[in-house]
Amino acid sequence: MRRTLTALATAISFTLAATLALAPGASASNVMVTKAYARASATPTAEAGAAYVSLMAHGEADRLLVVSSPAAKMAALHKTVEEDGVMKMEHVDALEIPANGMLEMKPGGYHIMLMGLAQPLKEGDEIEITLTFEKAGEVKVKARVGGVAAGTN
Ligand SMILES: [Cu+2]
Repeated sequence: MRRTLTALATAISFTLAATLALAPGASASNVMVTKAYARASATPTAEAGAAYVSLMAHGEADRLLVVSSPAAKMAALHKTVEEDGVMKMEHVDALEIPANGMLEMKPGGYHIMLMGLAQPLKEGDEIEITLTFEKAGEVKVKARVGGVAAGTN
């Protein structure tokens, strides 16, 4: 009897999971986050840092709208652009991940700007980043802190 109940409970939870996964607009994410990393702070007094993620959309397109991290007071989407030979950073409102496509953040391009670091980023540490997508909702990732020039090789 006990076995039957367990089997039944398992069957119900499977059905529930399947239903949730198929529900329209469910937060079961179509977006896969890979290669999440941050750069170590170059100085112990650094107040800003950068983190990078690669985003893959399995299916329809999505947009990354908001980023945040407990490692910093504020986080924002930035793009590095070159203007008259000078590197500048621009604020980006949203990042589009094309349907069945990929968007790769990297040094010199799109990045997650961390402002007001709680403490300098140390190589080997891990920070949490929350990404909020238009369709996929909130996705939390752990980003490993690499060297000060991580991502350029
Ligand atoms: Cu920036």
